[in-house]
Amino acid sequence: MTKDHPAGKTTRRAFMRGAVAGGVGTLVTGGAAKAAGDAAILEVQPWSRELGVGVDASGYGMPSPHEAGVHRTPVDWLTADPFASINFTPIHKLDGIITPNGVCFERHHSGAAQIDPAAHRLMINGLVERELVFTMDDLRRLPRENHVYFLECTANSGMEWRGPQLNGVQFTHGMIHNVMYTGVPLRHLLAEAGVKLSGKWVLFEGADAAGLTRSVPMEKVMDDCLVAFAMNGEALRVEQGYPLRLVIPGWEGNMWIKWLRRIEVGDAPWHAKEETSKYTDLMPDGRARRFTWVMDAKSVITSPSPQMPIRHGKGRMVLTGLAWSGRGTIPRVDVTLDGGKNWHMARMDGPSLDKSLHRFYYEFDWDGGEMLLQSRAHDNTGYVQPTKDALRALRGVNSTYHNNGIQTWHVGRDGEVENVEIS
Ligand SMILES: Nc1nc2c(c(=O)[nH]1)N[C@H]1C(S)=C(S)[C@@H](COP(=O)(O)O)O[C@H]1N2
Ligand SMILES: [Mo]
Repeated sequence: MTKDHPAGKTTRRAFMRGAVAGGVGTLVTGGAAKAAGDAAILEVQPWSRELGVGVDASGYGMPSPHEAGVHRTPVDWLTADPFASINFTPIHKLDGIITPNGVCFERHHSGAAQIDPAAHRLMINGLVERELVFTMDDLRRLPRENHVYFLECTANSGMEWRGPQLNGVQFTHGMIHNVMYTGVPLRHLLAEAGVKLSGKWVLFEGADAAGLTRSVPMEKVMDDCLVAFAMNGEALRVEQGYPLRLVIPGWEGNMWIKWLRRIEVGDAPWHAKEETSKYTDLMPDGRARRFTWVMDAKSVITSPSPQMPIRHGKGRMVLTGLAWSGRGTIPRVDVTLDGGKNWHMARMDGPSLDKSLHRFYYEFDWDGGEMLLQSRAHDNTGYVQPTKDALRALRGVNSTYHNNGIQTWHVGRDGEVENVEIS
């Protein structure tokens, strides 16, 4: 045994050389069989020669400094200032279905409010028997539930509506996150307050400077909406509405009021006028699709993608992506490598949860030639993700909201990937 490493420097190197000489290396296939001249495995690395970091180094862990490239990113020209703006989830760098809290995209109309939870209140008023005011502690005394849901901004992929714009899946599809919420079902809160029969719509109001308000029909509120105080096991992040946010499973993100402070039961969509001017989809004939709340099934290949070019050359590879539907689950995703001539069924992996992101993979041998990659989601209602052309034929090009069309990536012989469209 040497002092610097318990396993002993010489012994270890001798073992590795012996193993390779003995033929173990030949069992490894594909890109992995390069051990013979690889110093990274044959030499003892610096981190094996010294003690690691102690348990007293950080009370709240951060990713390895080598993962510094995994971060939310704004697009500077998109908005005039950072307070009424958006940044994008680095979905090209993530795996599985859960978005880590620190990289959930942010969309604020007046910046992220910094709230003292002890001074935060949730009020219920309007068409109720009893007007109520809850502290955060009061909310924790009501029955709570855990659910994984995606939140997608209505404008996600909006810039791509007229044609390819942004060269990165983070920017074309990154206005989305998927976390496990802990919260109280709204039906419990409204039962406490005693909703009157005339109550048909519920207005939600945020405590940020924007004082954002949205109206949600009573049936949806009573069905599955939550007031959430935790995400992925810990308190909500400030950016996501700490200490309390509304969760509206499967519906467009703009309605999920953050920094939630008031709930008013009414008999009409209180905010209807502004909503129809802001959150409607203008059709070619000048009419507008109104109340397009549910996010339709959508999918995208996250790797390879423009920010994730193929660096390993031809041979075995893994293609992966995300699929989701505001109407349910995703039992199936198809993948094509040749712009839709041949479709293959992708391998769904990980939990298949209602109104949550789903992860798919497709493993194949790349021949080193050009590819046109696409994915196509099927949800459990039988709905199939449309092409962008099919969507435009239906809705024209006036509205940039609700673009759930099929995305195409062109892969060159050099492995570089570009955002393109084919028709
Ligand atoms: N109070 C308040 N709630 C809000 C917003 C806001 O600006 N203020 N933005 C909305 C929009 S448009 C979206 S897409 C989602 C974004 O949620 P996130 O920041 O957790 O990604 O929050 C919604 N809720
Ligand atoms: Mo949004």
